[in-house]
Amino acid sequence: MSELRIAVVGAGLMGADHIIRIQKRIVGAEVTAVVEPDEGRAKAALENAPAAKWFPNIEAAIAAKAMDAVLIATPGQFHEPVLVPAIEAGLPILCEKPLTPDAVSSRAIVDLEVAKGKQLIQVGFMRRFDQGYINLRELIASGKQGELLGLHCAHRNPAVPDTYHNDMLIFDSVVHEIDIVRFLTDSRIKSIEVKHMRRNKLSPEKLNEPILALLETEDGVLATVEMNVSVQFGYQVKTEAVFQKGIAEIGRTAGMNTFFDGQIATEEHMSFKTRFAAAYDTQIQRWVDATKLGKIDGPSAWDGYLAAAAVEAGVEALRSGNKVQVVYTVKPSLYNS
Ligand code: ISE
Repeated sequence: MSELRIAVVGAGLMGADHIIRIQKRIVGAEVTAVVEPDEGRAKAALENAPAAKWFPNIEAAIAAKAMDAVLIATPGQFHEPVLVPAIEAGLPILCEKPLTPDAVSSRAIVDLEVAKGKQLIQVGFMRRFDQGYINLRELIASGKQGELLGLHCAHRNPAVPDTYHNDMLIFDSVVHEIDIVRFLTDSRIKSIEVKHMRRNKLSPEKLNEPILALLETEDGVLATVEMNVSVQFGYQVKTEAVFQKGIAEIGRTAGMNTFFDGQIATEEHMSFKTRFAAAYDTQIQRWVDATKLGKIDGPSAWDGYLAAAAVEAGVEALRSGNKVQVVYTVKPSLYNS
C-alpha cells in the first residue's frame, strides 16, 4: 500500500490539528475523508485537505469506502458510536484519549475487538511518545538510582473551553497521568483519592479546582497529581520522580532564555498542541507505519480500558471525597503479546 487513506472523524481543535499534521508532516498517508456533522467546521478542515471528501457521519464514509483507516478526534463521550461501526467494518483505528469515559463502555469496545479476533485500535495517549517520559521510564527500569518511591505530577492548562465540566478534570485530563503513571511504573493504579486546593476564583463557576489526585499503584508507588485547568499563565506538564538515591525531573520548558530589562524570561507553551507536537507527530507516523503492516504500535484498547476503569474510580473519588479502589475485569488473551 502506498498512501494510507485516513478518515479523520471530528474536525474540532484536535481533529483540525491532526489533518494538518497528516497532510504536511506524516509520510505515507493522506486525509481522504473528513467526518464532521458541522458543515462550517468541515469546510474549514477541507481547506487543508482539498482532495478529501466530507461525510456527515462515519456510516456514510464506510459505505463510500472512503478510507483504509480511521482517526477519531471527537470528544471522548462521542467515541463509542464511531468506534462500533469502524470495528465492525474491520478498519484500523487511532482513537484519541479517553477510549470512552467509563469502564463499562470501554470493556464493551474491548469485547467487540476480541470478537473480531484482531487488535484494530490504538489509543492516543501521546505522552508515551514524548522523549522526556521515554527517558524517565528507562531510568526507572534501569534501577540505577535505586527503587522509584513516588512521583509528583503537575498538569496545568491556562484555561478550558465552555464545554469542559467538573468530571472532565478526571476523564479528560487526569486520564493522561492515569495512563502515564502505569507506563512509567509498569504497575496498574490501585486506588485514587482526590483533595481540593483552595478554589481558584478565576475558574469557570461550574468547576471546583485545582485538585490534587493521589494515585497509588499496585506496586506501592504514590503519585501526586496537581490538576489545574485555570492557571492562566501557560500550558505546563511536568513530572518529578523520587528515587532512593535522588530525583529526576522532566517537562521543564526548554527554549530561549532572555535577559532583558532586569528580567530573566523563558517562553512557555500555551497549549498541548505545541507542548506535545513532537509526540503527536511520532505517534501518528508510527501508527501509519504499523497500520500498513496490519499491526498497532502504541497503547491498545486494553490500555484504554485499564485507564477507563481507573477514571471511574477517580470520578467517584472526586465526587465523594473518599479513597476509591479501582476494579478491573479479566484481561482477554488477545492482549497478551
Ligand atoms: C485535553 O483534552 C487534553 O488531552 C490535554 O492534553 C489536557 O492537558 C487537557 O486537560 C484536556 O482537556
